Amino acid sequence: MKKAIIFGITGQDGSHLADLLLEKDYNVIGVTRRCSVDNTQRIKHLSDHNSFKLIEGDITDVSSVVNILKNNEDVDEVYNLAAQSHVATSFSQPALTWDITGKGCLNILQSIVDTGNNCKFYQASSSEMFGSSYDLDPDGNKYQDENTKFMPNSPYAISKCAAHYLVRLYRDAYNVHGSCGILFNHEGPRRGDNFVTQKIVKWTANFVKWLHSKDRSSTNVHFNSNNIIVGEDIFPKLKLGNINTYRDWGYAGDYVEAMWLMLQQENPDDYVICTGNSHTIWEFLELCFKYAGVNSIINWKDAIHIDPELVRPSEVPFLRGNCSKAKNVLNWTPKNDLEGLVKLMLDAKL
Ligand code: NAP
Ligand code: G4F
Repeated sequence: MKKAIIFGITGQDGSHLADLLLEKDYNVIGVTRRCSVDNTQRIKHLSDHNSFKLIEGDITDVSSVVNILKNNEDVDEVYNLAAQSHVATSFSQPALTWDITGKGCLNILQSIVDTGNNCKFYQASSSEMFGSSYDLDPDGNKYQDENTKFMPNSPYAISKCAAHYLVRLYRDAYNVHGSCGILFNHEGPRRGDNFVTQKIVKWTANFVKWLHSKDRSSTNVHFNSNNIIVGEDIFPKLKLGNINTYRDWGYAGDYVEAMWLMLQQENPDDYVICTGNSHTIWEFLELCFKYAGVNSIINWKDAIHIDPELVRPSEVPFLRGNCSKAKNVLNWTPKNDLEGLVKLMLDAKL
């Protein structure tokens, strides 16, 4: 039976990865940090699983990481999914983001070396590292792959670049079997509420429920700058920032399989994981309205309010990955398209 440690177990990806590894008969140890309220919502269903255990730890505290590795000398695979993962928050809390997202990875790598552990290591790198950089295919279409240069433009992306280069260094200098998955945006019903897809899905589901709760759908709809007005009732508009950026969105459940596949390879390496399709935020919004059936009642343009406070100081304008390397080497392909993802997320909320 293989043993894995997951840092970031309480997050979206941590919970999906735990599901996958337990299905594959692993012993899974999840590291949670001390919290004043319960933060284990996404892994509640695993609490009684015989091969699943939670331990307390924090990747910013190197002695806590060393002890976790010392107490688990026989661990086969270590996954670092822990991060301050919200890009906008990284502008308001850059030092915290650096400590967790950048230095946290260093703490794990150095602990692996110092304890002489032979485990394989996975680092959650990010398409944010490309920033405003891209390459052009022969037809002039923009894309990013493993050879595209990084031009990080947020404290989050810079921290992720540092971690990415540290993995490469520890691979070359100390022979650590460390692989980086450069994952493009991936979403699903377990996505945090303050990422744009879940924010849109949650608002749409609440709006649908509100419309149906008093059969407001047959009444005339009016607007003011912040609200949707039906009869005497009001519903606040959806506040968004920049809706013209492009993202390559996939399903988180598909992407954790790629993480596992990377650690099954004889040699460590870096891989781009994505769908190869790119859409704007407003296209996601439009799809969501269509699937929820509200587009016949209200145009999405009338339902949103652009809030300048949600516009970031610096933005990643375009992301579209090319995952040919993962397809060829790992035999990995995404299973869900954007429409499937919207359905999955909305059905869960409705
Ligand atoms: P997430 O939902 O925000 O989860 C982050 C996890 O990190 C949570 O379990 C969080 O614990 C934990 N964490 C934060 N600070 C920690 C600390 N000091 N010590 C230990 N654990 C800590 O993120 P996700 O979407 O699952 O993403 C997983 C990883 O992939 C992250 O590193 C993210 O940056 C990266 N990534 C994500 C995407 C994406 O589209 N989802 C794309 C590329 C890369 P709490 O529950 O206690 O907060
Ligand atoms: O959903 P987002 O916050 O995701 P973002 O910034 O692309 O980062 C996510 O994906 C990265 C991989 O590329 C991960 F590394 C990272 O950890 C995270 O999971 O924002 C997507 C886009 C941005 O352009 C943002 O400016 O949506 C735009 N947006 C517009 N209005 C908004 C909002 N984003 C959020 N979170 N909230 C808004 O109201």
